[in-house]
Amino acid sequence: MTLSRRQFIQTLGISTAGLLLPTLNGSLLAKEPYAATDTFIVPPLDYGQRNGNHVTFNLNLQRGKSHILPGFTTPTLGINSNYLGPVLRAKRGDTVSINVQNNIGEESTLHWHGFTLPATMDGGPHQRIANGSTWNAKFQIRQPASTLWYHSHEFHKTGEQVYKGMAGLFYVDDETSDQLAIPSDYGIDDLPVVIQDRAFTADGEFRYASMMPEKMHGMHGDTILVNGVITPTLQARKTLLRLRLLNGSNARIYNLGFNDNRSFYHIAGDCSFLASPVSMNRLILAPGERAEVLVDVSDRKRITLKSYKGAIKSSGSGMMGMMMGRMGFDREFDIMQIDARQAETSPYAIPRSLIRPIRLNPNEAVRTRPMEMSMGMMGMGGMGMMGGMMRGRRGGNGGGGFTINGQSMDINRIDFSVQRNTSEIWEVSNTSPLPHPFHVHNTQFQILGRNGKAAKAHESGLNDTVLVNPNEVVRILVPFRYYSDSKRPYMYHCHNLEHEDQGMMGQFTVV
Ligand SMILES: [Cu+2]
Repeated sequence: MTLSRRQFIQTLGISTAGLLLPTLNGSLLAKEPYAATDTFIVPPLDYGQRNGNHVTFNLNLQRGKSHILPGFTTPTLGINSNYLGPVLRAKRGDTVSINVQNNIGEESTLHWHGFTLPATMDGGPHQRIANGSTWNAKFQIRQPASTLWYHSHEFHKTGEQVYKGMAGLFYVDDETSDQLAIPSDYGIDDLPVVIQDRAFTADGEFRYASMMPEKMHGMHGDTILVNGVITPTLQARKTLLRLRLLNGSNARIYNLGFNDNRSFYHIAGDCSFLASPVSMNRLILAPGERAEVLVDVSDRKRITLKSYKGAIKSSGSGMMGMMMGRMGFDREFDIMQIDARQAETSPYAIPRSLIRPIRLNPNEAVRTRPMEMSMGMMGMGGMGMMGGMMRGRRGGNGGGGFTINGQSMDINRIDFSVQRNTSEIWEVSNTSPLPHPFHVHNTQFQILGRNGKAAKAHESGLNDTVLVNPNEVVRILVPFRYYSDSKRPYMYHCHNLEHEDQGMMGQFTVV
């Protein structure tokens, strides 16, 4: 029996597509029960070729065809694979040498998201890899154990290339993480969970931001993929699971939790473990962010990881927030199922503590720097936004559209320099009506507080991305260690990839 495509397009029930695509008929609005028959897939693990502390990885950026929707073939991008890439894995202290060969038929880049590294190795928009050529990135890993990732950072095309599949995880281990009494058997009780939302055309191809609202809000799809599979079911093999969550979506923010409201335990943020597990039953995860959580399934039930309402905080004026709510960006839907009926008893329990607390000293900051994210369109009837978007597409220089500190990204302009071996406090504010996940390259920062209140316990580790809601000011303490280069810059930007591509990005050097 062939299942119709519509039966697989109800992860989000009434979908954003229903509103964004008035030409599609009401079938997308139908509420049908989701038959989660797809199996959770564990991406391949790649330790590279090790020679002492030198590890070589060979990556091939390639085009492929993927079977995501039953009965359809979707043209995709991948790394050594049709869609997404392997989980790369190395240790703190290792020098990694990564050969990235580009065979996708167009220029691309590969950025090592969350790493401290030389500017020339960052894989940002300046490290362009022409089709048919190979780029070598070589750097020493000098940071704590964490779940990092890599993805295309091609200028103006990051959103499209990541959407099609140009992303993967990168695990860093260290002596501390090796000692922790937590699940660490890859693919058994230590599981990568890359969450992405995608939209499809009637032919089963990925449909990417083709309309104005998708460029403004960022691309939101109506179908949830986990490691490339639509809302899969994981057959739990152990009664304590460690999920390494990555929000690999272009724009969608999730408010994660389980259908029976059980607690789970946040043990690591973007770039480090926490001092001790933080119990919670909802977790907001913005694009680019990672979270490692422990889930106790010793009751051996079948549970569903869902996203709940409350992911989007709208501003007081609320017009755009309301619009996002109406468009289905803030509603309840399934991410994946966990079936623990056959799980074997785990040798691990939720640990009482993990690592020594990480505390950077804000008194050592050499300056405070404002970072204002805005969308220059309110009060301009939307035309200001349109104009700004046009300028952003051409790499223009600000004045409208998506900006940071009033400037739209210009690849020929360095916005400022910082001193190596110093740290700064950045006051990241959002004067726009939409949320923006703010990401900084080459650093792991500490979140000091939001609107004058202390950071939440689960945010207390090191991070590289922080969600800044409308009317919010988030203070972060940003260290710049090890590397300097007076000419080659690093990026700071909104990790809503459509916002980034339209100019909400800037460049700084470390001197
Ligand atoms: Cu943004």
